[in-house]
Amino acid sequence: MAELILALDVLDRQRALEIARECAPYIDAIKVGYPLVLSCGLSIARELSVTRLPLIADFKVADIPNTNTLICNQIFGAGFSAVICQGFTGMDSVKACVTSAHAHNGECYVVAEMSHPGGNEFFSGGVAEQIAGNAMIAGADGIIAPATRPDRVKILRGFVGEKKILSPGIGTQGGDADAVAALVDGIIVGRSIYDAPDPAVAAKGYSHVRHR
Ligand code: OMP
Repeated sequence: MAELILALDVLDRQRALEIARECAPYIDAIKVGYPLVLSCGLSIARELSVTRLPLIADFKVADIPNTNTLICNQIFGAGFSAVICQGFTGMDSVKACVTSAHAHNGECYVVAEMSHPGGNEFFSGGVAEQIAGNAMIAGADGIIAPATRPDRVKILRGFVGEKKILSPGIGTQGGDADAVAALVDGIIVGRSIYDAPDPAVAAKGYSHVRHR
Protein backbone atom coordinates (compact mmCIF):
# COMPACT_ATOMS: atom_id res chain seq x y z
CA MET A 1 0.00 0.00 0.00
CA ALA A 2 1.37 3.39 -0.99
CA GLU A 3 0.14 6.87 -0.29
CA LEU A 4 -0.87 9.01 -3.27
CA ILE A 5 0.79 12.42 -3.15
CA LEU A 6 -0.36 15.15 -5.50
CA ALA A 7 2.43 17.41 -6.82
CA LEU A 8 0.52 20.66 -7.17
CA ASP A 9 2.80 22.46 -9.62
CA VAL A 10 0.25 24.90 -11.00
CA LEU A 11 0.71 28.65 -10.92
CA ASP A 12 -2.79 29.98 -10.43
CA ARG A 13 -4.08 30.22 -6.84
CA GLN A 14 -7.73 29.54 -7.62
CA ARG A 15 -6.87 26.61 -9.88
CA ALA A 16 -4.55 25.19 -7.22
CA LEU A 17 -7.23 25.41 -4.53
CA GLU A 18 -9.88 23.98 -6.81
CA ILE A 19 -7.72 20.99 -7.84
CA ALA A 20 -6.70 20.39 -4.23
CA ARG A 21 -10.32 20.42 -3.03
CA GLU A 22 -11.56 18.16 -5.83
CA CYS A 23 -8.71 15.64 -5.48
CA ALA A 24 -8.65 15.62 -1.66
CA PRO A 25 -10.86 12.52 -1.24
CA TYR A 26 -8.48 10.43 -3.35
CA ILE A 27 -5.07 11.58 -2.13
CA ASP A 28 -3.04 11.41 1.09
CA ALA A 29 -0.88 14.53 0.86
CA ILE A 30 -0.16 17.56 -1.31
CA LYS A 31 3.37 18.49 -2.38
CA VAL A 32 3.95 22.17 -3.07
CA GLY A 33 7.13 23.46 -4.67
CA TYR A 34 8.69 26.58 -6.11
CA PRO A 35 6.22 27.00 -9.00
CA LEU A 36 3.18 27.54 -6.76
CA VAL A 37 4.95 29.31 -3.88
CA LEU A 38 6.81 31.73 -6.15
CA SER A 39 3.52 32.50 -7.83
CA CYS A 40 1.27 32.74 -4.78
CA GLY A 41 3.51 33.10 -1.74
CA LEU A 42 4.04 30.87 1.28
CA SER A 43 0.54 31.74 2.50
CA ILE A 44 -0.77 29.17 0.01
CA ALA A 45 -0.02 26.59 2.72
CA ARG A 46 -2.65 28.06 5.05
CA GLU A 47 -5.14 28.21 2.18
CA LEU A 48 -4.51 24.57 1.28
CA SER A 49 -5.00 23.56 4.91
CA VAL A 50 -8.76 23.51 4.27
CA THR A 51 -8.15 20.10 2.68
CA ARG A 52 -6.82 18.87 6.07
CA LEU A 53 -4.12 16.98 4.17
CA PRO A 54 -0.42 16.93 5.08
CA LEU A 55 1.49 19.51 3.04
CA ILE A 56 4.99 18.71 1.82
CA ALA A 57 7.26 21.64 0.97
CA ASP A 58 9.42 20.60 -1.96
CA PHE A 59 12.12 23.25 -1.93
CA LYS A 60 14.94 20.72 -2.30
CA VAL A 61 16.76 22.72 0.34
CA ALA A 62 20.49 22.63 -0.44
CA ASP A 63 22.53 25.13 1.51
CA ILE A 64 24.85 25.42 4.50
CA PRO A 65 23.36 24.26 7.80
CA ASN A 66 22.53 27.74 9.12
CA THR A 67 20.73 28.77 5.94
CA ASN A 68 18.92 25.42 5.80
CA THR A 69 17.68 26.01 9.34
CA LEU A 70 16.42 29.49 8.47
CA ILE A 71 14.64 28.15 5.36
CA CYS A 72 13.07 25.17 7.14
CA ASN A 73 11.86 27.24 10.08
CA GLN A 74 10.01 29.48 7.62
CA ILE A 75 8.52 26.46 5.88
CA PHE A 76 7.18 24.89 9.07
CA GLY A 77 6.09 28.26 10.42
CA ALA A 78 3.98 28.66 7.29
CA GLY A 79 2.08 25.46 8.06
CA PHE A 80 3.84 22.76 6.09
CA SER A 81 4.17 19.34 7.68
CA ALA A 82 7.21 18.07 5.78
CA VAL A 83 10.18 19.34 3.82
CA ILE A 84 12.27 17.87 1.01
CA CYS A 85 15.99 18.65 1.05
CA GLN A 86 18.96 17.61 -1.05
CA GLY A 87 21.44 15.18 0.43
CA PHE A 88 24.55 15.99 -1.59
CA THR A 89 25.19 19.01 0.64
CA GLY A 90 26.45 16.68 3.37
CA MET A 91 25.34 15.29 6.69
CA ASP A 92 25.52 18.59 8.62
CA SER A 93 23.22 20.35 6.15
CA VAL A 94 20.75 17.47 6.15
CA LYS A 95 20.82 17.34 9.95
CA ALA A 96 19.86 21.03 10.06
CA CYS A 97 16.72 20.27 8.04
CA VAL A 98 15.90 17.20 10.13
CA THR A 99 16.35 19.15 13.37
CA SER A 100 14.05 21.94 12.21
CA ALA A 101 11.47 19.45 10.95
CA HIS A 102 11.40 17.46 14.18
CA ALA A 103 11.34 20.60 16.34
CA HIS A 104 8.10 21.44 14.53
CA ASN A 105 6.70 17.90 14.72
CA GLY A 106 7.31 17.65 10.99
CA GLU A 107 9.15 15.31 8.67
CA CYS A 108 12.21 15.60 6.45
CA TYR A 109 12.77 13.69 3.20
CA VAL A 110 16.12 13.64 1.43
CA VAL A 111 16.50 13.39 -2.35
CA ALA A 112 18.73 10.36 -2.98
CA GLU A 113 18.43 10.08 -6.75
CA MET A 114 16.28 12.10 -9.14
CA SER A 115 13.79 10.73 -11.65
CA HIS A 116 14.66 12.63 -14.83
CA PRO A 117 17.14 11.35 -17.45
CA GLY A 118 19.92 13.58 -16.09
CA GLY A 119 19.23 12.32 -12.56
CA ASN A 120 22.01 9.74 -12.64
CA GLU A 121 24.49 11.79 -14.65
CA PHE A 122 26.46 12.68 -11.52
CA PHE A 123 24.66 10.44 -9.04
CA SER A 124 26.23 7.17 -10.15
CA GLY A 125 28.75 4.77 -8.70
CA GLY A 126 27.17 4.57 -5.28
CA VAL A 127 26.54 8.27 -4.65
CA ALA A 128 22.78 7.82 -4.22
CA GLU A 129 23.36 4.88 -1.90
CA GLN A 130 25.70 6.99 0.22
CA ILE A 131 23.21 9.85 0.33
CA ALA A 132 20.44 7.46 1.39
CA GLY A 133 22.64 5.96 4.10
CA ASN A 134 23.69 9.39 5.37
CA ALA A 135 20.06 10.53 5.40
CA MET A 136 19.28 7.68 7.78
CA ILE A 137 22.23 8.54 10.04
CA ALA A 138 21.05 12.17 10.04
CA GLY A 139 17.65 10.98 11.29
CA ALA A 140 15.63 11.75 8.18
CA ASP A 141 12.14 10.29 7.86
CA GLY A 142 12.76 8.97 4.38
CA ILE A 143 14.16 9.54 0.93
CA ILE A 144 13.00 10.49 -2.55
CA ALA A 145 13.83 7.84 -5.16
CA PRO A 146 12.93 7.61 -8.87
CA ALA A 147 9.79 5.82 -10.05
CA THR A 148 11.37 5.90 -13.49
CA ARG A 149 13.98 3.38 -12.27
CA PRO A 150 12.29 0.73 -10.07
CA ASP A 151 15.52 -1.28 -10.02
CA ARG A 152 17.23 1.65 -8.31
CA VAL A 153 14.35 2.00 -5.85
CA LYS A 154 14.84 -1.64 -4.86
CA ILE A 155 18.54 -1.06 -4.24
CA LEU A 156 17.94 2.14 -2.27
CA ARG A 157 15.37 0.32 -0.11
CA GLY A 158 18.28 -1.69 1.24
CA PHE A 159 19.76 1.52 2.66
CA VAL A 160 16.63 2.92 4.31
CA GLY A 161 14.96 -0.19 5.75
CA GLU A 162 11.57 0.66 7.22
CA LYS A 163 11.91 4.40 6.62
CA LYS A 164 9.77 5.88 3.87
CA ILE A 165 10.51 6.10 0.19
CA LEU A 166 8.49 8.67 -1.75
CA SER A 167 8.73 8.21 -5.50
CA PRO A 168 8.09 10.75 -8.27
CA GLY A 169 8.26 10.23 -12.02
CA ILE A 170 4.92 8.47 -12.52
CA GLY A 171 2.90 9.04 -15.68
CA THR A 172 4.26 11.97 -17.67
CA GLN A 173 7.91 11.08 -16.89
CA GLY A 174 7.24 7.46 -17.86
CA GLY A 175 7.11 5.68 -14.50
CA ASP A 176 4.41 3.04 -13.96
CA ALA A 177 2.44 3.47 -10.73
CA ASP A 178 1.65 -0.24 -10.49
CA ALA A 179 5.29 -1.26 -10.95
CA VAL A 180 6.48 1.08 -8.20
CA ALA A 181 3.67 1.27 -5.64
CA ALA A 182 4.56 -2.06 -4.03
CA LEU A 183 8.16 -0.92 -3.55
CA VAL A 184 7.54 2.45 -1.92
CA ASP A 185 5.53 4.24 0.74
CA GLY A 186 4.21 7.02 -1.45
CA ILE A 187 3.95 7.81 -5.14
CA ILE A 188 4.14 11.45 -6.23
CA VAL A 189 2.03 12.40 -9.26
CA GLY A 190 1.80 15.86 -10.79
CA ARG A 191 0.92 16.53 -14.42
CA SER A 192 -0.91 13.26 -14.98
CA ILE A 193 -3.42 14.49 -12.41
CA TYR A 194 -3.48 18.29 -12.55
CA ASP A 195 -3.29 18.49 -16.36
CA ALA A 196 -6.00 15.87 -16.85
CA PRO A 197 -9.38 17.05 -18.19
CA ASP A 198 -10.83 16.12 -14.79
CA PRO A 199 -8.10 16.03 -12.09
CA ALA A 200 -10.38 14.34 -9.54
CA VAL A 201 -11.12 11.49 -11.97
CA ALA A 202 -7.40 11.17 -12.70
CA ALA A 203 -6.56 11.11 -8.96
CA LYS A 204 -9.24 8.48 -8.41
CA GLY A 205 -7.63 6.47 -11.22
CA TYR A 206 -4.40 6.29 -9.24
CA SER A 207 -6.03 5.78 -5.85
CA HIS A 208 -6.06 1.96 -6.11
CA VAL A 209 -2.40 2.06 -5.05
CA ARG A 210 -3.65 3.18 -1.61
CA HIS A 211 -5.50 -0.08 -0.98
CA ARG A 212 -2.97 -2.64 -2.11
P1 OMP B 1 5.17 15.16 -12.64
O1 OMP B 1 6.32 14.74 -13.48
O2 OMP B 1 4.36 16.24 -13.27
O3 OMP B 1 4.34 13.99 -12.17
O4 OMP B 1 5.77 15.85 -11.33
C1 OMP B 1 6.69 15.23 -10.50
C2 OMP B 1 6.92 16.07 -9.27
O5 OMP B 1 7.92 15.44 -8.46
C3 OMP B 1 7.43 17.46 -9.55
O6 OMP B 1 6.95 18.31 -8.53
C4 OMP B 1 8.94 17.32 -9.44
O7 OMP B 1 9.55 18.54 -9.05
C5 OMP B 1 9.06 16.28 -8.33
N1 OMP B 1 10.26 15.44 -8.37
C6 OMP B 1 10.59 14.75 -9.52
O8 OMP B 1 9.86 14.76 -10.52
N2 OMP B 1 11.75 14.01 -9.56
C7 OMP B 1 12.59 13.91 -8.50
O9 OMP B 1 13.60 13.23 -8.58
C8 OMP B 1 12.25 14.57 -7.31
C9 OMP B 1 11.06 15.28 -7.23
C10 OMP B 1 10.66 15.72 -5.89
O10 OMP B 1 11.54 15.95 -5.06
O11 OMP B 1 9.48 15.76 -5.57
